[in-house]
Amino acid sequence: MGHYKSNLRDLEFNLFELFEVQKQLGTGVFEQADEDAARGVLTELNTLATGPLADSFEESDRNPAHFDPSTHSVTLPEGFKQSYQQVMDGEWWRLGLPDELGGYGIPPSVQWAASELMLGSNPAIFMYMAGPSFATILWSNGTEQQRRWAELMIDRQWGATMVLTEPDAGSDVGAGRTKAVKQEDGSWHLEGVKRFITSADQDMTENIMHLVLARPEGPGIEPKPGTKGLSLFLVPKYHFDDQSGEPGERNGAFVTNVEHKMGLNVSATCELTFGQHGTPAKGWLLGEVHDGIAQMFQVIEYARMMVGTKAIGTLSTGYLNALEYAKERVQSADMPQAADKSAPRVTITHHPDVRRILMLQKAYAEGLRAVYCYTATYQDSIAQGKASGEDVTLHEQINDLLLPIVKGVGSERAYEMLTLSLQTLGGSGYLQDYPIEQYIRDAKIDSLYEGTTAIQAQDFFFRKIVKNNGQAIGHVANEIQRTLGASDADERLKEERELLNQALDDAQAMIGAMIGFATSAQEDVNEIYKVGQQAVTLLMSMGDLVIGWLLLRQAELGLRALDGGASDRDAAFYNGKVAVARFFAKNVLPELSARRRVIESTDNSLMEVDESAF
Ligand code: ST9
Ligand code: FAD
Repeated sequence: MGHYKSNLRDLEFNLFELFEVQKQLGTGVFEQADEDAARGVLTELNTLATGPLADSFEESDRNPAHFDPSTHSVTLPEGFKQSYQQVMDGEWWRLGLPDELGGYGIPPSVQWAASELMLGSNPAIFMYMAGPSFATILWSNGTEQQRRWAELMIDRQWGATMVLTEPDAGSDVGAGRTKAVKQEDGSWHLEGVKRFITSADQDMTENIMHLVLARPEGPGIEPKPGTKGLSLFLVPKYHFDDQSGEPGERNGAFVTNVEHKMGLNVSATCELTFGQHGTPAKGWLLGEVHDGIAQMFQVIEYARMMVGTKAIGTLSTGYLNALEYAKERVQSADMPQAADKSAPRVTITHHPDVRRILMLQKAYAEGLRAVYCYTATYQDSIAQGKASGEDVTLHEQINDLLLPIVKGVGSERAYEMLTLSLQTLGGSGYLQDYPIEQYIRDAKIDSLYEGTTAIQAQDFFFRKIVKNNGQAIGHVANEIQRTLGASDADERLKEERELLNQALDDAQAMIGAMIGFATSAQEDVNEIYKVGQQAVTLLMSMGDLVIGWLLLRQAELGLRALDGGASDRDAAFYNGKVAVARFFAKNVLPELSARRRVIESTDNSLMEVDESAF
């Protein structure tokens, strides 16, 4: 058996029972795909993910991406390349493409559920597979010629990268100094050094298209500071024939280092140097100058969803591995018999603390899965609405609001909970005989790249709540209220509803307090530090609220299914849904009241502590 334990049942439960995405299938932009097709995609990918993709997961960790400085090239382990090829041969990269570029018409909700299977099994494969999806950025922002390049990227299955970070420009992308100097032939020469660039070289594709943020220079171009002065350039590894795509001369973008990392070792994290090796690094502007950051955010939004789903997928397999171990490991007597030294020894699932940590893992794994699927249902309705000419603004705002929860809360809780997966195995969890230590190392990156948690939290508060005048958050709060006030609400979950109601009240009070700090900053600018101190607490609390709400909705469905006489196998699943919602409501949601008090009583004493006192 491979390392990867998927949870297809829960994916299908979310899609087809909780969110009823089948109502979207077979209609409008999703006309091509019916429910059978969607279920078929999940089943096939599940087979691939638990088999050939999972097979190279461990080997890829122990044999990291290898860098040869003399040729500026990266080679990957053979087993990994074989797994990658299986996904490419199955044309699974088409899943994320629009119809006109050869996509399957599968809605984003099903796409993300399918992606969880790949991301949980062998995440680096998904990342190396980004080329065709990145082509959609050229397709929607580029000239006719660049749209042809998009087709070439897809047809010839090139790799692609997103290139923002520099040694002095990480979270602060606007501090980037890489420049692009305009040439008479309409191309640009890039000069500078980018670092931490994922997949900037590999030995699996014939070409790589780098999407690079740089500062344009040339006659008539007025420099602008910060992110608004950046433009997006297309910089291929090899120049290529415009029509056939046949690669030609080497372009002057060279990998000059590959990092040695804590985890995700097969994913090459590269320093990428432009125009410093005797060959100019030629690039082509996408769209207009100074549109770069907005264009790059089209990629970033997708990539943040991907990172959250990766973290959640890893937590899920971590939990299921821990659960399997716990059901078999015999250790100690049952607590009520502990005084009797000859009492029979029991499996560790009998111990209350093991149950506690298992149920916490289950709550976050299944709750966060529901959160990303819920988010993706808005992506479904955006795609559907756009095609039929409806106003999708509110749904776009809700999707935007939820992204930092998927990415920020998903990555933080996954890492935290994976340490409990390891804890469940005791000392064995620390060994490389089990996959959990690798999961932890591979998942840590998720709270760092694509914007650290602090950045997600500020994005959530300033951009997604304040700048949006609370419209999206108001909509989500109304949805929660609707569950709380439903006339057919199940009496058996009355206590849980009361706890959720209290959590909603606490979360609203937290937002109110934070808005108060932001408002008083207009009088005393230092008040804004209070927002900075508490933004992550707010984000995590909103995550818990949404998780608690979706788990409650799942439990209601579970009770209904049980009342309707579910089969034995299903009964275990639905009982699990009721148990986990109860556990989360009683053990986690009350923490929001304490966090509310912390936020409401924030002062700036932390900011007054002298650096020497740390
Ligand atoms: C990285 C990659 O870490 C790691 C993994 C790579 C894996 C690659 C493979 C991926 C596979 C997936 C396939 C992808 C396929 C793609 C298909 C696509 C369909 N939302 O607030 P301001 C914009 S990469 C939208 O003033 P500052 C907006 O235009 C490195 N837009 O910011 C705005 O203007 P306006 C990742 C947003 O103070 C403008 O930015 N690095 C959003 O100038 C300025 O906004 C990071 O993520 C948003 N949420 O700059 C950097 N926010 O307001 C993290 C901003 O007029 N740092 N814009 O609309 C930040 O995010 C900073 O907050 C900052 C601040 C840079 C935005
Ligand atoms: P810094 O920005 O220096 O942050 C250090 C600490 O300060 C963090 O805790 C951060 O939260 C905090 N901090 C910084 N600014 C603020 C603030 N304003 N408010 C509150 N806290 C703040 N980049 C790419 O462009 N392309 C890639 O493909 C890519 N892949 C990557 C792969 C890996 C394995 C890694 C490690 C990084 C990758 N990155 C990539 C870069 C990644 O996006 C950055 O590392 C990330 O944005 C953080 O930047 P930094 O590392 O410079 O940290």
